[in-house]
Amino acid sequence: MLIPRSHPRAASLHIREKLVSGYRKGLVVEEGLLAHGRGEMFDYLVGEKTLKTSHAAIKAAAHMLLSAKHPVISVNGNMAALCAREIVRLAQVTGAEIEVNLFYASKKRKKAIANFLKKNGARKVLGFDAKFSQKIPRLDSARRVVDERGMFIADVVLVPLEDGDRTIALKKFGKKVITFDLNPMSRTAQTADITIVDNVTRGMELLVETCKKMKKSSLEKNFKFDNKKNLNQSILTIKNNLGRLSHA
Ligand code: PTJ
Repeated sequence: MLIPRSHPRAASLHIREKLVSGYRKGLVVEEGLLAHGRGEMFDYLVGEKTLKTSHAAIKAAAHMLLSAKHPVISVNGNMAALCAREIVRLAQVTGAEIEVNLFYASKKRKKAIANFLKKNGARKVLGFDAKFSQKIPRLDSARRVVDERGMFIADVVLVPLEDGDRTIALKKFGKKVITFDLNPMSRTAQTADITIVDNVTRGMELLVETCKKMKKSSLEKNFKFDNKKNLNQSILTIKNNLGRLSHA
């Protein structure tokens, strides 16, 4: 279906189409469509725009990625369908590895996602060669299987649209975790070191641009970021938006 740019919901309808197209290509699972619905609901509540607090989190994330020795971008089905090009650009600008890591794991889907990322410019994609498989302790889901050249040795991992268990397990395993989650109250959002409460389709673009501007060579030494405080501010914004709607 062709959606005119003037349509009041053009942006969110285009995002939906990208996800459905990813589903038809075998990148996204049915559950991923449901997860997107949860995201859409929170996107309404933040006003379908990047919050001031999210800009602050993006700056902190750029600083953490550029300071990392071995950063990794973890990619699931939804992320690949929505942000393939931005994932590749972010990997280029930060020197991060790209690793496919799925909750509903299958060899076929991992391969399809890796090929899709390669079509979008990725030179190397980790996470689907059993020869390099390692396990993250204290995690039951298929997401515990990681690549020994990637997530296993990473110091910083970007894990967008995540489930809480894995964020907790990664943290216990000594990793710094950055996440994108439109729900500032989710376990992932509350557990990560840096939570970007924004739609990945907006936030990833901004993260790439911020990393480009923030050069590796001239990083601020005493950069400070309080994730809890920032999250509380995001929750307050949602509360105020709801209040405004109920008084309208
Ligand atoms: O591809 P797989 O097999 O690894 O499966 C991935 C899914 C997405 C199905 C899995 O990770 C999942 O079930 O995720 P959850 O537990 O539903 O969590 C997704 C979180 O991401 C929720 O808090 C949503 O609000 C949020 N979310 C969904 N879409 C977006 C989003 N946040 C930012 N941008 C979005 N576009």
